[in-house]
Amino acid sequence: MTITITAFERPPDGGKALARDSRARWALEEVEAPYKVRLVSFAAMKEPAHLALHPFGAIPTFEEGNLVLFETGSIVFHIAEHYAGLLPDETEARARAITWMFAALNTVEPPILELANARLLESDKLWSKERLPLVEDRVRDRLKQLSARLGSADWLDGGFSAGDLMMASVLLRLRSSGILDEYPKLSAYVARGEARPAYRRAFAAQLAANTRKPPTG
Ligand code: GTB
Repeated sequence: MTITITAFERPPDGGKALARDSRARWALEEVEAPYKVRLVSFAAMKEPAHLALHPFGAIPTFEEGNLVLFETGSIVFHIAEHYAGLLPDETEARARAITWMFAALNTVEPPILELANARLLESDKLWSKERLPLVEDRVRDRLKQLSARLGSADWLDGGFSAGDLMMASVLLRLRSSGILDEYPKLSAYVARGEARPAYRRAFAAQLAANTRKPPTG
């Protein structure tokens, strides 16, 4: 059955793969599942046809036959469960890899999102300059802990897994802040993720979609 995901028609980052469809693309490339991408405009995301797929009017969505999913955690987990390559077979190793997916989304991503919001949406507020260092330090707390756990390993628990895919995707968003570079082990960890052929294919595909010229005539 054909898999179709959705992505921004015009991503605000111009194709740096920071939007969350990249996680779904990366997972699909890792397991070598063919997929199509439907690009949606911001207006279309709020219309009934898209809201039927995604109740919060966002991307990405995932369609496969009658199955419709939203939330990147659920989408990547579904892909990892149904195709080989992203979760270990051994029960406990599999549970630990899933734990890292949750850790990425529930523990590491929230302060990173808070920082993104503080920078993008609150910079004009009088209190912004005072608050920003507090928000940055909350991110640093998490990165320090994560870096300590990663140590000198390549991946969080043995071989590369959906847990690493999610964690590296979450950390990527931090790069422009400079904070990731304060943690060389994590910076190298993200670079290892980005160097994977599947990530490179996913990145190239989203970039191609974003640099394609609009139809003429
Ligand atoms: N929890 C959901 C998930 O993990 O799937 C969050 C989905 C979500 O926030 N999607 C965003 C969206 O559709 C795109 S990823 N927003 C539009 C809306 O809600 O109206 C967030 C994002 C957007 C753009 C950049 N960027 O350009 O740098 C980075 C991240």
